[in-house]
Amino acid sequence: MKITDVSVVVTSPGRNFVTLKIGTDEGVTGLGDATLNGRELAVASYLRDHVVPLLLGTDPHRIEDTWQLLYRGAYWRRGPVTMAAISAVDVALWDIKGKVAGLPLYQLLGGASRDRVATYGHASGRDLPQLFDSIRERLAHGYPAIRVQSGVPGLHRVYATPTAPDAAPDPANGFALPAVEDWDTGAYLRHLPRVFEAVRAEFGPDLPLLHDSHHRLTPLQAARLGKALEPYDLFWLEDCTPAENQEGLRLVRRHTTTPLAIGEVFNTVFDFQTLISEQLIDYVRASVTHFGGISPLRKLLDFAAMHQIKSAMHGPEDVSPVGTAAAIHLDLAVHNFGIQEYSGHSPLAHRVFPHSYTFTDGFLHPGDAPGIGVDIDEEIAAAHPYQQSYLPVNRLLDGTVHDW
Ligand code: CS2
Ligand code: MG
Repeated sequence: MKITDVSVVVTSPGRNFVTLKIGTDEGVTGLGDATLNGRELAVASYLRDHVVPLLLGTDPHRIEDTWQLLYRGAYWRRGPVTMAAISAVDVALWDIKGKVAGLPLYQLLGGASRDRVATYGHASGRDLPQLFDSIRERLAHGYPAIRVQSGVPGLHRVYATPTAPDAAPDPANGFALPAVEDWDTGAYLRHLPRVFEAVRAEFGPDLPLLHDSHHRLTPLQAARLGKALEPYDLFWLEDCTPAENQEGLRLVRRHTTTPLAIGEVFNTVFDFQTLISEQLIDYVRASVTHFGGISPLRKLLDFAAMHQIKSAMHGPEDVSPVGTAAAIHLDLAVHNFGIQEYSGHSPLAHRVFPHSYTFTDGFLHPGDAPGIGVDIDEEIAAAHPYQQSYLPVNRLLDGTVHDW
């Protein structure tokens, strides 16, 4: 079997997605997600200009060898652009292998370790009444666990919620430049425990609650927050501090028993090395799409399992239905599954990417179509071309750029 044609589809059915499509001489095709929010075209070029020529004529069954060739053969390693591109190739090849075998991908990964995949959904609000409504709405959709993000008095935006209407770029920027948000760490640290106290009082002790600090705190501030949130029994506190400084997590860990989740911006096992081997976190947030694909993520999760650390794959709207499907297969197969983030996609995105996976009462299942079980409607995709777009940027009240 040989790879005969490879194409990159960039489409924007509500938001931008980059999809790799690998075709073979036997007519079997595979899809992979290469979407990198805000930097999509860099990955599209990396694939078209540098990866496609290396794939043509090769055997699609040699997944590990192709992965190693793309990772080691480039000489320049790691980084989100490279690893999103390699991920798309890896997933497309697993998709082809599944289709040739006539089996859904999870069967090739060892089969189902559970019947269905538990998810968490996002709730957010400027103030408590808005937040409570949002939580109720998520619960009505069946979500068994809820991520709670709240406005902070004195700040203009509910942070880390890019789809909130108030996060749209200012028209004065011509809609092309990033929206600018404001931030005050002290106000946030004082306010957040009160939010969780109110949410627990309203929704009771049983509902699993999560929170994302989105890289905004120093290790000391993160330690203080984790400790202050202990009475509210969080499922996890996410990205409490920028974790490129892996050693910083030792300080956080010494001071709090609030479970920690980290890693949606990481792209190789080396980013997790200290965090996992010293058991400084409880959940790895790496996604199939940004971590180089199914092959390396499965290895990472085996490494994590040795330290009783569980999976918690990143699943925002900016991971396409192709990347989402790949995640669900891995979720179903690995033993140390924790939870899957699921934000869903627009009805139009579901039409561009018809899929076998289902979301029922808060649980996902990949379905039993061979491969990853996702197709692409290239006609609808072409009718919705790329739109320039950026994630917001964040500034402290004195104007200093801060982590978003
Ligand atoms: C967030 C993401 O899902 C999450 O936990 O941190 O929404 C993140 O902001 C986006 O994926 C950035 O593209
Ligand atoms: Mg996050």
